[in-house]
Amino acid sequence: MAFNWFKKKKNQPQEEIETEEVVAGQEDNSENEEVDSTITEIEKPPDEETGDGVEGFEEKQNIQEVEEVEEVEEVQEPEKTRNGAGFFGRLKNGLSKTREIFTTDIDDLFTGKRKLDDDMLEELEELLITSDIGVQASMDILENISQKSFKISGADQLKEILNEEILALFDSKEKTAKIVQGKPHVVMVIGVNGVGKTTTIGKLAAKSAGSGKKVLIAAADTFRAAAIEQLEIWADRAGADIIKHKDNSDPAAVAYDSIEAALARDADIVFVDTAGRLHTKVNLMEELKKIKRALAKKIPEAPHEILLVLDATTGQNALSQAEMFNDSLGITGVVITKLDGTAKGGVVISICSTLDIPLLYIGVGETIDDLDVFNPKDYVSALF
Ligand SMILES: Nc1nc2c(ncn2[C@@H]2O[C@H](COP(=O)(O)OP(=O)(O)O)[C@@H](O)[C@H]2O)c(=O)[nH]1
Ligand SMILES: [Mg+2]
Repeated sequence: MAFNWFKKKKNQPQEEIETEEVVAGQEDNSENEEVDSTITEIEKPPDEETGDGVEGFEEKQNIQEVEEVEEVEEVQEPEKTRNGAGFFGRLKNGLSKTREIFTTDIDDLFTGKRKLDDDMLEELEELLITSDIGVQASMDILENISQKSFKISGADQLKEILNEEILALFDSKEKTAKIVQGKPHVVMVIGVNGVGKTTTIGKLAAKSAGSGKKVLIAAADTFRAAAIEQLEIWADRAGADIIKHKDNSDPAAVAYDSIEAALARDADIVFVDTAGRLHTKVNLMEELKKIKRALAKKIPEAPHEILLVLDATTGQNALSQAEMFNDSLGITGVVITKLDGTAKGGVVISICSTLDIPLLYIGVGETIDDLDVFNPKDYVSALF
């Protein structure tokens, strides 16, 4: 049976691709003002405009802390087994909306049909795009599926082949982080407002402290007092030291002090929290570059890592953010947060197949254990 789907697609102008390029292009070329306005558009700060959310956040933290105290008797054991399979269970839970697309919706494609035809390939393409897998990745996958279509005579076979194709896409793009280690090892964490930088630092700090490292956190998001307080709560929870100045002080000075303190205290690792938005007059990228330079004053190789945090729920926007930050600062690794509860979990595939930067960690919730190293096999298993 001949398939026209791919031929048809190839000859069609790729509207979606063009739109994406225009967006990314705008940001690439944009000077200060435009970058800031893009950021303002992307971000939906849960906690900044009114301060309400901040109180909510703190209240939530307090409640969690109280709960933790009350649960002391049962400690960690129930936490570890809550979903039956630790982090994978959480990932699977978190991706349930995305999984519906890859399971129920694919089953529905075959209602009343047994063979994969052009119409079904069109529908499959729509499904993949709905999951935010991206236009290019879905084209690549569909081209291969249309070539294997003679093997496909039911939803299960399609899912199996889709599973293989997604894994192959990860394999072909496998990147390993070329990271120079140092002591103290300095990790600068960047990203637009609300993506989960501070939360991710808390989770990473807890992991490092848990493995016996002496951890120091730098509160270089000095934009608002609540950001520093939020980081203090996390530092406390993780068992890490914190270096902070007053709010609205110079973030580069905090960064510099944190390195001095880390050297003096013989810390193993420093996590530097940064702002995702500043007063409109101040350019975020320039401010981040200043922080980066301040970190290098005492340790020329620092920061050894620059982690970009992306919020999965922003879908394809996350890709433009990655290009923007990478152009200005050079990123060594990506963290994708909020994979829990979104139907846009396919963005992981999109990011891995588009960016030349490794995806290092994924976040699936707001608590300290809800972050782990990204494992493509687990991710794909959780999708089906
Ligand atoms: N559901 C969910 N929420 C998250 C995750 N990571 C962070 N958050 C929440 O996102 C909000 C913003 O996080 P925050 O760390 O303050 O972002 P920042 O502005 O980049 O520092 C907070 O309410 C976090 O609890 C995640 O993996 N899943
Ligand atoms: Mg923050």
